[in-house]
Amino acid sequence: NPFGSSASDSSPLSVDAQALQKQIDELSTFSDTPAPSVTRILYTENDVLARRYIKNLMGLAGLSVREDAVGNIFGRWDGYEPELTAVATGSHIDAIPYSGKYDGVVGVLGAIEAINALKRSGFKPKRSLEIILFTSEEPTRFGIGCLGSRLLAGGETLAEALKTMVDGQNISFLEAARSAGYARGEDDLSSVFLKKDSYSAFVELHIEQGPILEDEVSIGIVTNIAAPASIKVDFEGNGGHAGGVLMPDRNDAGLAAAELMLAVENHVMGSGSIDTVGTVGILELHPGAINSIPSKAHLEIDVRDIDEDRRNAVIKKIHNSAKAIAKKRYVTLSEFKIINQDPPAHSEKSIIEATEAASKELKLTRKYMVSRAYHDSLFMARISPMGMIFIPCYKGYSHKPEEYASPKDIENGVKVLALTLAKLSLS
Ligand code: HGY
Ligand code: MN
Ligand code: MN
Ligand code: MN
Repeated sequence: NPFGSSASDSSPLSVDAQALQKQIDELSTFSDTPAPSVTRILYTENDVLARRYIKNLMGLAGLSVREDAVGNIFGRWDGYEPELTAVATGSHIDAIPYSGKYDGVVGVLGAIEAINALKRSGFKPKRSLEIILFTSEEPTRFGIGCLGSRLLAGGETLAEALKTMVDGQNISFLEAARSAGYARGEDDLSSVFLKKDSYSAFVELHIEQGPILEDEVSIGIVTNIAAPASIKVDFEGNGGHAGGVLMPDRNDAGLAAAELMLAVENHVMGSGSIDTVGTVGILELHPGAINSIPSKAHLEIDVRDIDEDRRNAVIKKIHNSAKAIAKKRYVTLSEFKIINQDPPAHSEKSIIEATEAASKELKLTRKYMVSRAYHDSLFMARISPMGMIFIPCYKGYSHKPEEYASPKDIENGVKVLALTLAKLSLS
């Protein structure tokens, strides 16, 4: 039987795919935008309602639930050797504006169902199993991705920065956290940092968010996670009347931003590798009036690569272009701030092998692959051996309402996760 000797009386895994789909649909109703889109931003009312929904399901699964100062939520199933370091799994439930209902959610609801399936099969964990719902994997509200897992991994600079960080409406992080019932009484967030050897393994189930798996294999076994970076840039000029100022007298901040956007594409495409990607997902022009020359342009750049040095070389070129454009157009480059410039992460061999063995036992086709999206796993890898399991998603769509994963693919992913957790728990 799949669990080795210790659970000889266990029956095969059964996943309640119907109930799981219903949960995914119910969770998606906690959204600031109408279906089929999902928008669920850190510490908003819908985020709090969604958290409550998950905590309730963790309770029904018989897990003991705790939350830390920033709202990372832990649901634990004690093993029969509880003093051993636990095996963890988990993902996120926050959703960027107008996105879908599977990104992150599959790795949280799927993990709870994986535990339920193991319980139904009579499996008894040796190492405790713990599900983590990470606070704010998306960068939407405070501009930094994986805020919760960065802190868990000991993000001291972030813990310091969060004391003064405000969102787009000038609400401070601590105020927002307190409005959701977190960060009570303490400004010091170092209580969130986990000790280095808190877990013997961390495995995350997630949709692929790319087109490779679909129509080819059922399971992706992630070998490494690409290195993300984000940069905030401001150009400032004199602005002025869109009619009255002649072209030679203008220093249009908007046009400087437009030129930098194309320079980003240019440097990324010129990196020498298809693995370098970049875009400018945020562009704000001030004052934002059709008949006023933009006096300020704010843009945010996302650049990634599986090779860290190659990515960093592209960032340097983007910075040089920003300076050259400012000079040429007589605008001021008032901000060029690298928000994060993270190294890639590599999956642990033993977790890759456990996932491969689980997929084999379930007779599921699988392939090794890179994750080009970042995940909380990228930061959990700093304090624990890490692995990721991908399931196919429709046309690789993600971060948009058309995002979709079939109940069958989700069921496969949950079974592989359950078996992998079981193997790691008995290790
Ligand atoms: O942007 C990402 O890679 C992740 O989906 N937040
Ligand atoms: Mn995402
Ligand atoms: Mn995600
Ligand atoms: Mn700015």
